[in-house]
Parts: sequence; structure tokens; C-alpha cells
Amino acid sequence: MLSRAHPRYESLVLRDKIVKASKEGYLADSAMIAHGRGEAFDYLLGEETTLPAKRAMYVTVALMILSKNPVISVNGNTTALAIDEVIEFAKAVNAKIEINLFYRTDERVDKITKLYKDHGYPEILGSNDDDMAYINEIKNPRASASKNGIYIADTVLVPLEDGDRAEILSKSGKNIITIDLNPLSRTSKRSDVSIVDNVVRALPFMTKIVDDLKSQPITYLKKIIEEFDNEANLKESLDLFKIKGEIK
Ligand code: PTJ
Repeated sequence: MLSRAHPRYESLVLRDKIVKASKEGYLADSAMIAHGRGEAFDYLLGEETTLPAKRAMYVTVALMILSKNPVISVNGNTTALAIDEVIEFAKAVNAKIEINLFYRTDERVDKITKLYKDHGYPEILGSNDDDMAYINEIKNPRASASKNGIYIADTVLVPLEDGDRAEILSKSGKNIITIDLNPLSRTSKRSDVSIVDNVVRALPFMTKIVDDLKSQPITYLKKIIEEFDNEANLKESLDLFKIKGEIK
């Protein structure tokens, strides 16, 4: 039993979720390594949502609202850490959710499909009986996508993603948005909008701002998207690591 009084309580809760999910058999073998890397970056960031992350999230929500077919791609780690937050955000912006695994096995996909159903989201895409196609006609499991989801999407949010997938998607002409605590990752660099934040903070933050942005004129949403410079925003995120990493 974790004690709320522990100074690292929140972080331990996330570790616990990852350990539990690993035991349940739906995480990749390397999921804990990916989580540990994320933890280290988050620690250096002060475990806070930064201004550049918030800016990228406003752009993300604006893009999702204006898109015809927005899709959120989910893997094992995102499901373990934030399944309910993913579902809430998808519902708020009317996006579909698609399972897309780097280390895809039928067993993992079945377990994740069941979890989304158990959490009240039976319409999950990318399951084993879904109709799949290949993005950019690349015959590679990393390029497979649901014909009703990522394949026809105009905007794809890929939280906690690996570089290969982001690269294939970024060449597809879709708007690619990532949530990745590492501003130097291939994923962050290749995406159109990179949110340098923890998925567990970013998803609820975005759900919270949906109503406000939906009430704004379309011209305003287009303006914040047009004015956004991902490279400059990533540089700003990186600078914050240095500042927050100083020993006081
Ligand atoms: O479930 P699968 O088969 O799709 O596999 C998922 C993992 C995450 C194992 C796979 O995609 C992978 O190996 O990813 P990478 O290459 O380790 O990249 C994961 C990225 O997510 C790293 O840049 C981490 O810093 C970052 N990250 C880890 N935890 C979080 C995170 N970013 C945001 N929030 C987190 N909680």
C-alpha cells in the first residue's frame, strides 16, 4: 500500500500502474525502460506542465476541433497510465481511438481491446478483427492502420510514441501531434506539434480547455495554429530543462 505522505507519491502511483499492467500482460517487454526514460525527463522538468507545453496543447485542441477525422493512437504504456483520460479527451473532441502497437501481438491487442470495452469504450479501432491498410503503401507492421481510423485521418495524436511510427505518419500528409517528455526524440522532432509533457497531465489539461476553444470563432482557432512554430516551441521546452535542472 502506497502512503500519500511519501514525497514521491504521484510518481510511485504511476510506477504501480506500469507494474500492474506488465503483470496483466499487455505491455511491451521494454515498456518499463520507456517509462523510466520518461520519468527522468519529467524529473528534470520539475514534473510540471510548462508554458510551451500549454501553447502546444492549445494548438492541438484547435487542430482536433477543426479536423474532420481526428484519431488518438494508443499503445500499452498510454493505456496503462491514462486509459480514462484518453477516452474523456476523445469524447470531448469527437476523435476516434485506435490501438497501434510497436511490438504488436494478437494477445496484447486483445487485452487492450477488452480494457477499452471495460472502461466504456467499445468502439475502439485497430483491434484484431478490424480492417487494416498500409499508410503510404509501406508493407511494414509499423505502417498498418485501421481503414476507418488512422488510414483516413487528417490529424493523429500519438502520445508516448516511438520514432519509427511518427516518421511514417509524418510523411503521410496528416497533422501529427505527439506527447513526449523528450524534446530531443525523433518523434518530437518529426511531429507538427510536439507537447513536451507527461501524458497523465497533458490529456486532462486538454480536455479542460476544449469547451473554451469550441466557443471561439474558427478564425481564432486557425490563427493560433498558423502562428505556431514547433521548432521554436521545442527549443523553448529544452531551455526550460536547463533552467529547472540547476542546483539552487
Ligand atoms: O506498447 P507498444 O508495443 O507500442 O510499445 C510502447 C513503447 C513505449 C515501449 C515503445 O513505443 C517504445 O519503445 O517507445 P520509446 O522509443 O522508448 O519512446 C517512448 C518515448 O516516450 C520516450 O521518448 C520517453 O521519454 C517518452 N515517455 C515515457 N513516458 C512518458 C513519455 N512521454 C510522456 N509521458 C510519459 N508518461
